[in-house]
Amino acid sequence: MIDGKKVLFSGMQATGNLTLGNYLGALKNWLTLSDEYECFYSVVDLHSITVRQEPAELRKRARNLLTLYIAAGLDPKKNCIYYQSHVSGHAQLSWILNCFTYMGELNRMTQFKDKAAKHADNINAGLFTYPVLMAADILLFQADVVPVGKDQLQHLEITRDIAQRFNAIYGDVFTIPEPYVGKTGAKIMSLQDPLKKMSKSDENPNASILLMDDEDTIIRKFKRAVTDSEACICYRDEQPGIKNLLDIYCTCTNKSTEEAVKEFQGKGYGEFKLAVGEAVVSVLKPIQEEFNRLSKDKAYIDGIIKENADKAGYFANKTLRKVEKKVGFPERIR
Ligand code: ATP
Ligand code: LTN
Repeated sequence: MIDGKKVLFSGMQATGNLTLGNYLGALKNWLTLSDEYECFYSVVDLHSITVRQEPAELRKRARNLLTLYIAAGLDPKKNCIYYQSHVSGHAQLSWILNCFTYMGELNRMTQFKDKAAKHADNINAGLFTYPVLMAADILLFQADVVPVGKDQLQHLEITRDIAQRFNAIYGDVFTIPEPYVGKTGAKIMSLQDPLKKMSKSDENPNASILLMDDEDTIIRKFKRAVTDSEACICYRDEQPGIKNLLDIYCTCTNKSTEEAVKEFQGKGYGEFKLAVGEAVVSVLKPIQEEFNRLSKDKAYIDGIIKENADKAGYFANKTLRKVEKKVGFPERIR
């Protein structure tokens, strides 16, 4: 609790360009929850280097992502929007929690298996202990709730296990966090292979809608989206392409699945795809405009970066000092 409010923590990696999946699965929920909770939204750049990055590019992407959080509507005066690398407590707590995490647990993480397969030439220890750093992010702020897409639930589970293990030894140190997964949009699928998650690291540019794609590109990508030959706009697992498009449409328009299915009854796939594309454009356009405006205001963004790193650092240190004491590190002499 901070000032009587429950705490929310979430983050995104500054790798690749954000996709519609990131927006609908994560950012959009962040906005919905941001009034109710005391929120910490981090650009998790420490996580990014588990995969090799080009330094100048990483720096640029990290700044763009932070700007995009604000452009999407998060108020940086109310929500603490900051770079993970500016708060050393993340790395410090991560080390301590490494000593409370079992190899066997980490071996079961599906994201590690996926990423290790993708980056066979660089299966580094950071990639393996990635979930421990994520646990540290969350526990450092004593978060009650963590909004994520479905693919991150396994990481939330290990975070809870680590916290409970630590608390069982040392008493009530950490708040046990709950995941928050939105009712719709929790797993947006690739437009080219609707059985695969839409991912910013997909090599096929037609598979993902990028948050910064212009109107023509968005419409074109939807026109090319893989569907089926059923000629029915129905919401069912046997038609994963159409199901995904309906999910996207409903999440963008805040309509229910039933409403959408009714709306497109008897209509052709061409018309439907265009309507989905237009719904997405109307969500993304204002965000893009605000992003372009904010990007030009260097002093404003710099001010936020500084102010919020200090604020995050303050709360992080509170938890860190408590943990250091519990595990038996010597007291600091002032
Ligand atoms: P990559 O695919 O390159 O590993 P990513 O697109 O999954 O990256 P992350 O930074 O790992 O991006 O995820 C940021 C947030 O967006 C997480 O909460 C994640 O669950 C959510 N997210 C990512 N992709 C999707 C998707 N296709 N549908 C819904 N939510 C998603
Ligand atoms: N692994 C997450 C990003 C992430 C995160 C977090 C999300 C890092 N630390 C803490 C929520 C809470 C991902 O989305 N790939």
